[in-house]
Amino acid sequence: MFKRSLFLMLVFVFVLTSFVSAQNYKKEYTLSYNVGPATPWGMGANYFTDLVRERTDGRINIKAYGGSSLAAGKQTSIFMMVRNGSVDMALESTINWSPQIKELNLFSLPFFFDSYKQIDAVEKGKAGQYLLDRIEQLGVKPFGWGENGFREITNSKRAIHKPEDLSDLKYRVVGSKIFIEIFQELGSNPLTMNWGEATTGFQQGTVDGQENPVVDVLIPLKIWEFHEYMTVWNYLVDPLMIGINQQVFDSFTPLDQEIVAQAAEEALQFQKMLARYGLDNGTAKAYIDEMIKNGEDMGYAKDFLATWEMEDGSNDPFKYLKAQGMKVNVLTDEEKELFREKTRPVYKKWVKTIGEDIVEDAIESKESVQ
Ligand code: X2X
Repeated sequence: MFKRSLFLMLVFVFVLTSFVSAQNYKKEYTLSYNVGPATPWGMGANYFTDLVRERTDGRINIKAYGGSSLAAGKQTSIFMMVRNGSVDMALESTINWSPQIKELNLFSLPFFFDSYKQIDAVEKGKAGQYLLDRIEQLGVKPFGWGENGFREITNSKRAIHKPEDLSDLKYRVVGSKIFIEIFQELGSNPLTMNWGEATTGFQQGTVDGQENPVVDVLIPLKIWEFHEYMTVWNYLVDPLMIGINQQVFDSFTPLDQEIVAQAAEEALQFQKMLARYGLDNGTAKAYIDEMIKNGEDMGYAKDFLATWEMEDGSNDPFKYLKAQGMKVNVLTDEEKELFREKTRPVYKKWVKTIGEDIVEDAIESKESVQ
């Protein structure tokens, strides 16, 4: 008898807590990201919302909004909005959060990273952990690390081999100080503009060029319709992170928090691998091809890769861009050195702003994989 009533009581408590928690959940949560849905970044966002919806049996229903539309396009405002709860969560570039979190400029230090291995090592190392902790202190539950990618410059006027080639060109950059300083130091004329306005800027000639990652942004944008020249200089990288308003995250049951954390990890890895497809040593391709084989990716990756497949069935980003009529040059080590030297004052200044300890930790992680 006693056992039976205890059992009934437990059932009652269980039903009650599920009911109470379900009552606390919003009908729909908002997630912001800065580009369109037909990019690896956008696909990562939708993959995350799909995984969460399925695995919580619809208890957590997230809607992803591209183009920073929840902030009327103002991409550098999203972190504040997640922080104050007017947006529930975001899948965002470190660049767009760096005006509020100066330490994130670590990834924007010019010519700091030489390889994908180094990026991964820094993210997984002490510096990466420090950055996650810093975001959490600000009231946003962070998950790392996806990737927009190494950022390459394109323009409508000429190939770039040395800093002087940039001198009379107007470049669109994100509204983040370090970008303005880098381009000024290189003698060019940077103009800040939200990404949503950039294509109009290219069409109207307000700007001659821009810098963005090849697979995550430039191929989906069909950059060859605006710019004939691309210079591959891997001058800096922007990882992507998921950030969830802390109160929103805390309102989820422990089980749902687990599900969200696991989905974030899987979606970010999927997104990173898709954004690196054809750019790294083959790791990304192997990862995505395996997902496609297992039917795990909801078709996103497959559809995307089909849009820029070469006739021989391969996806070589630079060959593809050339086939679209672009002139692509890769800076030689000597050429790159000139840019590195020229941007050194900006580098030195920003090491102080970011924090010398963090930069040293990052250098240690980088060196561990060299
Ligand atoms: O604005 C950009 O250049 C973009 C799309 O790469 C970011 O959101 C950082």
